[in-house]
Amino acid sequence: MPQTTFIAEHLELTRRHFLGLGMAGTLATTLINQQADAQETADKPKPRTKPDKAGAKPDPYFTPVADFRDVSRGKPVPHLLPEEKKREVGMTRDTWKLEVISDPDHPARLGKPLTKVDGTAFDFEALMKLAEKHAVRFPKVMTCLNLGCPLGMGLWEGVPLREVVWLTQPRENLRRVFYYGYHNDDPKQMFRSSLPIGRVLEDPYDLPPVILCYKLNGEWLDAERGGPVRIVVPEAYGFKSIKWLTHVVLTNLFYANDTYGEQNNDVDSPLKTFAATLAVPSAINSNEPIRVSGYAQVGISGLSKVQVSIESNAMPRPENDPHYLKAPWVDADLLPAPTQWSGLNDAKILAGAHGFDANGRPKHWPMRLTNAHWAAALPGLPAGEYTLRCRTIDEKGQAQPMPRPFQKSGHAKIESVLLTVKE
Ligand SMILES: Nc1nc2c(c(=O)[nH]1)N[C@H]1C(S)=C(S)[C@@H](COP(=O)(O)O)O[C@H]1N2
Ligand SMILES: [Mo]
Repeated sequence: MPQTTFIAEHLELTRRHFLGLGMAGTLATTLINQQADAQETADKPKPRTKPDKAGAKPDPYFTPVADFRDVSRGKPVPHLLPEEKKREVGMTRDTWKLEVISDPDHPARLGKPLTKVDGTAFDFEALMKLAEKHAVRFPKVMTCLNLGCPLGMGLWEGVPLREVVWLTQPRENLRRVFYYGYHNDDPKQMFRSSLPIGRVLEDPYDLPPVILCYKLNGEWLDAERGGPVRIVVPEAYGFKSIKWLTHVVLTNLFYANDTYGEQNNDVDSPLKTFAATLAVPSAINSNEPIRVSGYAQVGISGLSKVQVSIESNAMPRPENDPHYLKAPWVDADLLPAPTQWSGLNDAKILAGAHGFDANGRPKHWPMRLTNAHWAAALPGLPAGEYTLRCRTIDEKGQAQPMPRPFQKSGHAKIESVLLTVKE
């Protein structure tokens, strides 16, 4: 994402919005979205595609499973292994086995580790048994800390990881959990992540739980998205959500040992709030109103508004203004919650999901940890070259890229787009 369907739906949604404002007609648009300024080498997003003809009915929200962008690592990437090999290594629902063990180097005292040798490893049937009582669903945008643009918006379903931790009867010396997935049995390919045990056992600030995820948007989690089972950490960037999960290690280690940390990433950084453009006109006539639109990722600090600014390139920018505080910001319109949700195979599954009421309506809008759409109609300008920018203001009044402006804790850079207004 942004993907074909997402962009087509976004254009349809904003067309309706502008129509509501009395602005008919469709302008030629150029699609812009900030690709990563810093892409990690292993992350190879699929190329961006041109939009389909706009005509979609539901509002763009959940990303159809097939449209998620994939940044899977591995040689070969595990989800491309032949079916037979997948069965052999436990990458199918009926062959999946999860070991939940104590860390030999920093042991946690467990009454009953779940291991293959003892024949006590946890399997999919046991997971489904727990699901009957404990299954949860929550919306979350999957975002790579190192990419500017989200990978996809999902409704993730799973069982809280703590339910499985409790099965091991932990007694003491348990301070952290680390976990990894199938990596071709090659230690060099292991991609590991970790969490403090407190985050697994309890959900702070009304966050959904950390889950063993087995469904996405109402469908079984496929191998490309990390199936049969992956971890999903609601408030975290993608690297905490380990795919093809095989091992959960309970440890007395008290600090992070994430593979991502070895690559200079801030591994304790929750999702940031930021705005990006999706549609900016390619040809603007002088004094013609300028319509722009895009999406915002709503991080842990929420979203109160999106703003846009246009500055003439003929004027020098004010000095000492790295975060564009002196730009002439104006408020954009945040688009309301969809009435019909795209991307789900059954919209009924929204009922009772985290953040939704019994009728499947969101309790608050926009929702944290998801995407929101915005649009702005700006007054026309004389011919010339301009720079368009967009930014978010979070629920605490903090303007993007603050309060956490550093790239290695997640993308929040303010996007700049060239606008050319013709005679
Ligand atoms: N086993 C495993 N899990 C992994 C990774 C990996 O390389 N191996 N990459 C992580 C990273 S960096 C990201 S951004 C997300 C991407 O999730 P997605 O492929 O479902 O979009 O998966 C995470 N989980
Ligand atoms: Mo990532």
